[in-house]
Amino acid sequence: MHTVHAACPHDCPDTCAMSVTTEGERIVRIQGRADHPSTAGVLCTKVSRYAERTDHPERVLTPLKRVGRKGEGRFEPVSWDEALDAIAARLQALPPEAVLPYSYAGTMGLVQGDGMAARFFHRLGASLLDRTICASAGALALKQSYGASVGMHLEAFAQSRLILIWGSNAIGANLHFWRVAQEAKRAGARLVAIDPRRSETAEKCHQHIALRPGTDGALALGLMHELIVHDWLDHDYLARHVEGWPALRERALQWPPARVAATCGLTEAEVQDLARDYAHTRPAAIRLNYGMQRVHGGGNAVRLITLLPCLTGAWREAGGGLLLSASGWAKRVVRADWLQRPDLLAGRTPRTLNMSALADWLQRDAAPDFGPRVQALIVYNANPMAVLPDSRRVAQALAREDLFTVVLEHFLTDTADHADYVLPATTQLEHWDAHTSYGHTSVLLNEPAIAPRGQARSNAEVFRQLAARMGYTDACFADSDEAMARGAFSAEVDAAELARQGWFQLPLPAQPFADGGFFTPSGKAVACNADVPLPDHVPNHECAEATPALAARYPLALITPPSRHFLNSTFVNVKSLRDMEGEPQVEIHPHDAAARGIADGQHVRVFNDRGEYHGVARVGNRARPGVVNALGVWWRKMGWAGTNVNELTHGGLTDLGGAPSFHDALVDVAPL
Ligand SMILES: Nc1nc2c(c(=O)[nH]1)N[C@H]1C(S)=C(S)[C@@H](COP(=O)(O)OP(=O)(O)OC[C@H]3O[C@@H](n4cnc5c(=O)[nH]c(N)nc54)[C@H](O)[C@@H]3O)O[C@H]1N2
Ligand SMILES: Nc1nc2c(c(=O)[nH]1)N[C@H]1C(S)=C(S)[C@@H](COP(=O)(O)OP(=O)(O)OC[C@H]3O[C@@H](n4cnc5c(=O)[nH]c(N)nc54)[C@H](O)[C@@H]3O)O[C@H]1N2
Ligand code: SF4
Ligand SMILES: [Mo]
Repeated sequence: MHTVHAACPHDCPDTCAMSVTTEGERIVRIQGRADHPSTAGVLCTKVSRYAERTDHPERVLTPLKRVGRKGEGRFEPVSWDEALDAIAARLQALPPEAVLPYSYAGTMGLVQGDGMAARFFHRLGASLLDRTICASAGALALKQSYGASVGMHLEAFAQSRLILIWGSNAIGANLHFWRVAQEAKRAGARLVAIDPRRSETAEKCHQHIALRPGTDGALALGLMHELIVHDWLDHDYLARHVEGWPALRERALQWPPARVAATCGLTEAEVQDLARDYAHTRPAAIRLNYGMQRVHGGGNAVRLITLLPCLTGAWREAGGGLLLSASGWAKRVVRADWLQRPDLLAGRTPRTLNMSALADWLQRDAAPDFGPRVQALIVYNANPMAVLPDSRRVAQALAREDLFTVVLEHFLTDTADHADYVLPATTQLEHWDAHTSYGHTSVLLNEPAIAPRGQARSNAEVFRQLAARMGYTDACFADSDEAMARGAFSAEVDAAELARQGWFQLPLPAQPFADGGFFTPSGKAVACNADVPLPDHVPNHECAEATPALAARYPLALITPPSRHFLNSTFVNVKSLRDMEGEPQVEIHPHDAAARGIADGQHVRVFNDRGEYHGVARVGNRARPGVVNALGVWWRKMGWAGTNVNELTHGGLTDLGGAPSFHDALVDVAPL
């Protein structure tokens, strides 16, 4: 028996520390590390089943070459040499910017994510990718308000007396925060969920505020209104640590409870009581998560909410403040320039394409204001066919016969089905990596526990070998995966402790903004200044307020939150997890169901002008009136009638950061 330190690679704020025990090449046990402060010995249901995913009978274990039509998923095995020679020859024949790398956070690893791959594409001069699909609205909002993606430390929530869990289904998507919130609850804290959906988390909180999707900015302004008119403000904190308060004050005064209640679909008392509780139950903390920023006004809403703890001076207290993302703490110790080598661009400035609009870019012809047509798409750590909005357009774009598509994957996903070559990738148990977290403040090392299964190769190894075939002789292409993982952090991270323990806790101040000291140029939190506009409530792209004619035809608002058992589209093909999820779930309120003759358990189609999605109706109080919750990003080929929720979502981007608005669409529902 042999045990190694590992890190969960998935796009989840918890970045658990794991230990993996093997006997020869057999995986015996995967456990959460008991001594890691955030993991505390527990992995979620999904990753507890990691052996099932790693040794899945359908794993891709040899390079594959397409023999069928694009999207059909018919391939024949080829050798690595044949595949890599063909790919390198193709890339060499194209203008560099005609090559578009497309990747996201299938693994969040610094090496298998954008380590060697970034070096390769920088050396090539390929188009750059703006990675907006998840967090860019909130990240830009945090940058504007606080100067970086920083906030309270996870452990501090244990001391809070009031926790607003705002747009986050923590039990499903941030389990180790929920553990800390439970600790606070046992010590007397009150938990409030602010979420259109009565999620697994909302139903376990003391109170659930079920606002209309995309109205969080209005609620934040309404809370500010109450703090102002009752003078529940920390004037000293505002004067010393906030820029632009007078303008924000004026704006908030335009949002009395009646207006907020009408906009958010709440009662005036809900708004007034929440403001009173927020001002008086102290320390008061806010756990925002990215769910609430996936709407048109998501960036503005995050900006407004981030300013709330500055109004009350909540930052002064241990257990007070706000956390959306902690990634900015670790960013300061990551050697990004060494890992990614942007200097290999050597003065070239390739265009940057927003991943969220992939279908647009793939369908554009060469043009002076665009550059060359995209002719090669290299996908790794991502499943755009399933997860991008407006799937029908993505499917059309990926079906382009003259587009050369390479997909590095564990499985034949919806995206891999469109590839010319599929290259078998190693999983976290088979490769080296180094990790930071966006939910806690330690960094981790991942040691391989087993040899690569079949002919799988790590992403880094594939790009290393492609570099050799392209004739790139720069020394950095010889760095091993292990050397890159061990070298990923600056000297502030004790490399010996990281190697011995598997993780290293960053030394950080316990209460980062107790006396201001934000990471903005002025050191103050910013409501507005010459560079940063004053935030406001921005209505959804699709809603009665913005598009009344559309709302008359499609009267229900759709949100598409993740399912507990899947992680975006990852794990959909793991049978035990899919069995737990059962069928594609469409939650609908009893009034809306009755008006359409829909009974609980009935099969339904959710539809709009873009497409349709089939699932089973769950009639009950998980959905608020006027809102339909369609859960999880199923693989299209495993969903009903080849559909998933992104048939219904649209390409409209968020106000800040150019992100998709996954919880901002109008639909109707009918029995199937
Ligand atoms: N089990 C599981 N865990 C995951 C993921 C997963 O797919 N499955 N995904 C991972 C990833 S990539 C991320 S980014 C994080 C995301 O983690 P969270 O940010 O927690 O994101 P979501 O679960 O997408 O959304 C949280 C909640 O936002 C609610 N919501 C939707 N629209 C609105 C709105 O307009 N206002 C408010 N207030 N709430 C709204 C949804 O109903 C949902 O309950 O989770 C990670 N963890
Ligand atoms: N409707 C709707 N759509 C959504 C969301 C939503 O809430 N609603 N959530 C959005 C969010 S928050 C996000 S972050 C995106 C996520 O979008 P993606 O990052 O594209 O995420 P996944 O669907 O998890 O696909 C990741 C893929 O990477 C592969 N992978 C994992 N590890 C490795 C590796 O080491 N090497 C290689 N080569 N491949 C690997 C996995 O097998 C998996 O197929 O989806 C978004 N889409
Ligand atoms: S998905 Fe999240 S909760 Fe689950 S093991 Fe990974 S980091 Fe931990
Ligand atoms: Mo995400």
